[in-house]
Amino acid sequence: MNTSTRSHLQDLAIFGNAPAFAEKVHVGRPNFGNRERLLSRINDMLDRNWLTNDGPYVREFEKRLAEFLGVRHCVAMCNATISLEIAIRALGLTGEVIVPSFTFVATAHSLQWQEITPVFCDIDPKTHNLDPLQVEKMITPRTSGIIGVHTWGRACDIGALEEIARRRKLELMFDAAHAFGCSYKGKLIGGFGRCEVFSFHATKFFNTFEGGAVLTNEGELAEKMRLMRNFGFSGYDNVIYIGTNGKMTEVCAAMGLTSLESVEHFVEVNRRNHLIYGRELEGIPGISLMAYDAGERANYQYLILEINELEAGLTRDEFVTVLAAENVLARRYFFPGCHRMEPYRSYFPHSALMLPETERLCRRVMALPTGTGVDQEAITRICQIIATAVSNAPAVKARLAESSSRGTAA
Ligand code: T4K
Repeated sequence: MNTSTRSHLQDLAIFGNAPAFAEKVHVGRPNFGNRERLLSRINDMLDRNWLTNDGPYVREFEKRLAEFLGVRHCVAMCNATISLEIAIRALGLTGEVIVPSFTFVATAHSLQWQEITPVFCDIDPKTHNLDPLQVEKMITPRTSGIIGVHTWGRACDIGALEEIARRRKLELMFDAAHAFGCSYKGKLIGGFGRCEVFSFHATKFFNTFEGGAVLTNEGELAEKMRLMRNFGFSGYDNVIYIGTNGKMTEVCAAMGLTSLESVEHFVEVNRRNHLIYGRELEGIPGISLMAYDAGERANYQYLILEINELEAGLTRDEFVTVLAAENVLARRYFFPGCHRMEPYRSYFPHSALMLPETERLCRRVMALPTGTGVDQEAITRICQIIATAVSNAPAVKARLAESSSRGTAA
């Protein structure tokens, strides 16, 4: 039997067929630049015997990033979570800070870690980003700032958030973890608000193994963050701020410099994959592929589907199970929402009432594999699984219910 065809109900792995993919297909498989260039950089690093602490690769990486993004200062760090923590502290945020709940939990944790309360605000269901009208409602006398998240790389309504921040005298910064290479009104993200934070984690389309950076046009702020990432040292023996260890290593910067040389290629592959998914999924009831604004630059790194259960006949979770049986590990980012994770669930047990759109989206969204590890044939096969499941939704649903009542994975 040809295990790769999934056009009939009985072809599906939940009915006992072999999985469509022999190996697991992941969301977030890393992209690599030129291996020889990376290894030669690592060799040079070893010859130099300089491994971390503001080394030459980190400096070069910061310079290249700032140039690429058109922002004055770049402070590279060990990851985006520490970058967020340092930026939050350097801006002097206190009390309460407004953030979306529909984000990776690091956005909220970077506040709570320093005993600042993340106040979860609802999103606009069309953009998946902070809804400025709701932001306004969440402001209290304790609010010191707003952190917008450019979810999936699609920019927040920056103009509206800037206007609120100005009028209500709040600090504004952005978690741009997803948004490297994306634009807002034609300008690359990186220079908006007081500062913006990027993630270069292995699962990001542009990675430094682990890594992050804060970009800002403010020299004093950049300098403060530079010291804070190195325990607050200003020269030997002289500590002038509370600080932490947020330094990027040389090997990470070497990876970053190498990734940067291929970044346009990674975007092109993601864009091509997005087009293929769009074509293959077209017309399947209840399945919508999240679009990127054709008038802006995008990195297309997240392949996001929204499932309308009534039209598709299956829930998002049922699709995740069907795909997992085929070795396709779709992800439920950012289920169940930060407000339903600890410690926030205990601190604010009723916050779901204020977050109807977040709640709805958390039940509907599914991320599918893309990036350089996924080719046209794999995408066609993944989409065929989805199409076959939808056209046979009642039987699929019954099969999944039967497996779950038997306590077996479908
Ligand atoms: N703000 C936002 C909005 C974020 O999305 C994130 C991170 C942050 C802040 C914080 O950034 P960092 O501090 O991480 O720089 C992943 C990533 O760990 C996380 O960086 C990312 N967002 C989030 C959206 O996704 P998980 O728990 O889903 O990742 P994980 O480890 O399950 O990896 C996903 C898949 O990727 C795996 O199934 C296998 C594959 N994989 C992963 C790694 C690490 C590989 O094939 N190779 C690898 O080396 O969180």
